[in-house]
Amino acid sequence: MKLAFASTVAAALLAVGVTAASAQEISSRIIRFGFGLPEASNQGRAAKFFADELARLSDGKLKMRTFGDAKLGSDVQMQNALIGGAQEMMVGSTATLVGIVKDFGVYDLPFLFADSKEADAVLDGPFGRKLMDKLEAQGLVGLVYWENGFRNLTNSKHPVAKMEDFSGIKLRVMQNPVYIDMFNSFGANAVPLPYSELFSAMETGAVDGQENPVTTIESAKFYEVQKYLTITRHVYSPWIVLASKSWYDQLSGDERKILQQAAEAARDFERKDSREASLKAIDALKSHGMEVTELPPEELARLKEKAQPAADKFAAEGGAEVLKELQDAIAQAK
Ligand code: TF8
Repeated sequence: MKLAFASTVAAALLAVGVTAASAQEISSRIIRFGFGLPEASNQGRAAKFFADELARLSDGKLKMRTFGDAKLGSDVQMQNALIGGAQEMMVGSTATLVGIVKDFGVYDLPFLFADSKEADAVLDGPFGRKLMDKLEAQGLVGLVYWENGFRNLTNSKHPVAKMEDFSGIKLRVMQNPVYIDMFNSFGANAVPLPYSELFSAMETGAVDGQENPVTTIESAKFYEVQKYLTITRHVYSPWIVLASKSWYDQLSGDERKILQQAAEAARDFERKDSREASLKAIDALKSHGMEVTELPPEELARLKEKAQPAADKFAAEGGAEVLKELQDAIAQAK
């Protein structure tokens, strides 16, 4: 009898405790959110949106401080800071995650996605989630994908209108074997470098060219040091919003929910904003003096063929399964 009473009281106390806790399960926290592009870029605008949304949903308790221009380090440095628990969050390229989860190289294989609609369906669907979940064992939590976009080529030497024109161009690529193999196979001399070192490498002539979406070419003012733009759309590049797992594990369920909700709202904002910006970017780049070349379909087909060994190598070195899964997911999205 006494025992039954005691356990009823205990249960009641527990219930009260749980309700009281859940009503205030948002602590006051500072979240350092780093990224590589300037504040005045699609990445910077979305970071600001994310911070505002987080503040709104948490009554100002989750305070996100944004640090653009690689102020907290390059993408790879920030990934390591997240893993070590020295930084809470970041957004950056998926391509530089290959040192942590090799399968991420699959997004870098050229000419996979036909358009951003396909990319959204695959990234936001089970394929994108499954790949993100592989990060957890390595100390990172993936929240959402944002759009970096279809990548295009720029250089300071000469117009690139056909594959032979790649020859002799020292081309900065992301630190990722698929990119190195792909551009070497086109005849360029691929130089892997962190994004944070790219502008000065072009300025000093350490490299002649680079490849990025037109939004970045515009916001990072690459037109100041690059004369020739070639529309190649060779890879659709996602960005990924990451959290430190050791930090994320300390969050309450409510905090995680709010974080995810704000990240998704920022994703939707970012994709819309990036797509609008990319429609205007080519004209803006022309007005800054860039010479724009459209690569004809037959040249694109040649590049695709030339890049095949890079894709085969990725598959042969353990990537076959994830590549097949991605191809199936894209086929489904069509
Ligand atoms: C690159 C990427 C960049 C990202 C960004 C700084 O070329 O396209 O957009 O790394 O987060 O490195």
